[in-house]
Amino acid sequence: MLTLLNLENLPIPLQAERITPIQSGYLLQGKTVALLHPFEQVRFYRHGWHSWSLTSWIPLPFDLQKPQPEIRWPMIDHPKLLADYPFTGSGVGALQAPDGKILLLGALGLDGFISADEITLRGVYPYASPGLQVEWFLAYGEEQLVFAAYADQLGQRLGVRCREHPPRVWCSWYGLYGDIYQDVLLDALAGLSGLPFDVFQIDDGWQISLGDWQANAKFPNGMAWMAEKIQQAGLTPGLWLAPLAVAPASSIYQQHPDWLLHGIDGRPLSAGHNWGDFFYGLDTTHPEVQSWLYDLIETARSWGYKYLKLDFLYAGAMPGVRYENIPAEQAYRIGLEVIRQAAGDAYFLACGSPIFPAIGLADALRVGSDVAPYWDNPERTINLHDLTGVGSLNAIRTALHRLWLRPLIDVDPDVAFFRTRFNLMFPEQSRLLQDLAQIAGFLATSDLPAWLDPHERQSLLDFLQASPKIVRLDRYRFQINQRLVDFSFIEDVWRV
Ligand code: 9PG
Repeated sequence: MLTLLNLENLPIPLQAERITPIQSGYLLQGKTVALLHPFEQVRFYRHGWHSWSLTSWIPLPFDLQKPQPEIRWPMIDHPKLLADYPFTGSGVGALQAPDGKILLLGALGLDGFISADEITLRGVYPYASPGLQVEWFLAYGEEQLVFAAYADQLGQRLGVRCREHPPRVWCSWYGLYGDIYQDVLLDALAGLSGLPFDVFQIDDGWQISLGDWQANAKFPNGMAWMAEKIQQAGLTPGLWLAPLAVAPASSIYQQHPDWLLHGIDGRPLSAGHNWGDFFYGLDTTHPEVQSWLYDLIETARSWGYKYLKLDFLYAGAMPGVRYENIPAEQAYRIGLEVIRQAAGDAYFLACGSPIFPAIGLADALRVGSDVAPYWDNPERTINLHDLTGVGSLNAIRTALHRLWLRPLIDVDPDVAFFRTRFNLMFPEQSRLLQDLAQIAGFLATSDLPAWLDPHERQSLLDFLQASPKIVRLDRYRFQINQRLVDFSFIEDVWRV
């Protein structure tokens, strides 16, 4: 039905099957809903599909080239979002009116997409079978209030798992990267004594391969032994795994080709190119995959790991051919339910994960691309047009635009840096990452204690102990205690 909605004196023609006014806006029903907006030159809130996918307010129209190379696309965003780059988003979208208020359209279920152009804002659940009741939320008003109302509606349907104080984490990735060894980590662990971390998390580099989740030769005493050492140091053991990603060299790939997510051509669907090769995703609707997944997570738990950073999860969430013919995000959520059950009370950080299906199941979400001890890598952002490229600028941009998720799930903006050694950032840039961590409420670093001078170690200690008063002044400005922190520069990238 076509209705003329009157949103604070703004007449909006709206097409939906059913429209129900609620206190904070409207609930809409329909596989497709669309409205005509009167704004012409506006910004569009483009919400990327998974943790690393570009999320920002983008001027509309704006000529942004598709990122390259194509073999990396799955690591960048959803195929539908890349096809209509950058004006289709995942789950939620919004337009900014000239008066500064926003018009938000958000899915209240999974597998929803939002697109915008100069005259329309449109939501579609492309995989919903006809007759299925699918819902949307529509609201117009002050940005922070509208996002809060939307988060509330989502929480009622998907669940809420956020905590007031997420654990403070030392993570091996952004210091040592893949070069982790048993003794190097034990040295780092010893050096952290006296710093109030909760978790010592071992990242990528301990496993035989993606799919063969046993300790490699760099961890001769095994992962249970490592967990014991971490526990003895008074910290919670944390472990990285990519449970839904599979390398061609793994035994799974070779022994269980039917466990993989396939394309319509019948071939395994590539989840991207990393670790020097293509890699693939598991079909979470396959009963054998589900029991393998349960056992894997239970094994990690039985080794003593109570903090699990589960990464590259989108590999199991891509649209493709599955054992059970259900929409991709729903299929993926079944996998997350298995993980949640097996994880018990362990803290589960979903990384490289589609955002919506993780709500209510994971404890935390990585909400941006990877930081790095450098600000930006123009080779990738400018020459390859990839705004998910590793670097602090890209990471800050996307994470900042996802802070509205905070009432639903802990949001991890990735680690902050305190070291000047092996760090190419200006102190002001490192400081922005530290401030973002305080704003998000998720405190983590990968700095090797041996790399910190006494002054830097003291800043890290202050960072971990702080409980600052934070006030959000507007979209990009915050007050942390008495200090103004301004992220408005993040808009400038669109003035290219
Ligand atoms: C381990 C890392 C860390 C990190 C994760 C994830 O596009 N890329 O090439 C790309 C590579 C790595 C990556 C993200 C994107 O990082 O976010 O914290 O755990 O894996 O391999």
